Amino acid sequence: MEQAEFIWMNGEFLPWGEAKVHVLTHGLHYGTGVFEGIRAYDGEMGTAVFRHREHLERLHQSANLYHMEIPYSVEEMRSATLELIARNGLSHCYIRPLATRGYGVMGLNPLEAPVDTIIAVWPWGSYLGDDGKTNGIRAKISSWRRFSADALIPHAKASGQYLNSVLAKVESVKAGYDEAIMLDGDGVVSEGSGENIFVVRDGRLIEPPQTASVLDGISRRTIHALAADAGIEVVSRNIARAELYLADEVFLTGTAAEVVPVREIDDRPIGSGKPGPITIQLQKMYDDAVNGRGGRHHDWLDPVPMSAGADPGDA
Ligand code: PPE
Repeated sequence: MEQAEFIWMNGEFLPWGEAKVHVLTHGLHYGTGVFEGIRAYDGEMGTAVFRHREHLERLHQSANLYHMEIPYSVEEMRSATLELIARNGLSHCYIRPLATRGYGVMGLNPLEAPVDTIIAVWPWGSYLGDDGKTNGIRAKISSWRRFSADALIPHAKASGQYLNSVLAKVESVKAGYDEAIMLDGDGVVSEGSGENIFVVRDGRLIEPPQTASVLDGISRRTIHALAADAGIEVVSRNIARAELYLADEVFLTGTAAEVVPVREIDDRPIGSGKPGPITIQLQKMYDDAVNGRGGRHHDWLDPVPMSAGADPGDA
């Protein structure tokens, strides 16, 4: 990974290499942490964080779902992030806030363990590759089912839960594919290892419902709004596996991945086998939105005040 200069940790800006935890950190043993993935873009209004508050609100919601109280409010984390980006002198970056149960308690009751809160920022390119973004990726239906809502909490973005995604991702990569698509416990389509999924059929968008063990993705909500702008209907309903193979188009959405066409699933070409027109249209609209182009949805952007003590030389 690329490094930056500073990491924010428990209220302080530390040099990148000094942001450390003890080896008996609770979250390291049991996965008792929650995190977010956010992006800042170098767009029309300068560097700005995309849907910043929504991501930090979801972080706090994820924590609440695991009985964890983050010692910093959404506003405190928001201003720390803006300052961190400025201090690192980054014009665009990925942002990774994490709150994890810290050192001091062992065993499965973490309620007395402290909570460590960090924010890291670094430049991160296309999650599924530049070629994947342009020409589409090849996906495999995972043999690993997405964990069900009666075992863990799909609505929480919690560290330990990602072992499920890791199994699926590794299986797909070892088999020569770019990404895994997971079915839920009932065998209906759920999501990618780190992305939500949309199917295009007869000019409409279809997505799995909130009950299909999906993360309530923020890029997904962005697609809902952009589809409305474009007059494209979005339907949330269970999707059968075969509907993926029969789709006109399939694409994935996520903060890291952005909007990525899926050109092949289980060695079957999707539609023409190339990114379809609706995917390309929404990908362009997404790109415009995150970069503050097109005069719409500026409320999604949280500008980074580069001037306020922001010259990396001053830090
Ligand atoms: N589902 C999962 C399981 C998921 O991890 C993500 C984001 C999404 C859906 C899409 O959510 P949103 O970013 O709010 O649209 N995955 C994050 C982490 C990826 C990683 O490898 O780490 C991300 O995209 O930042």
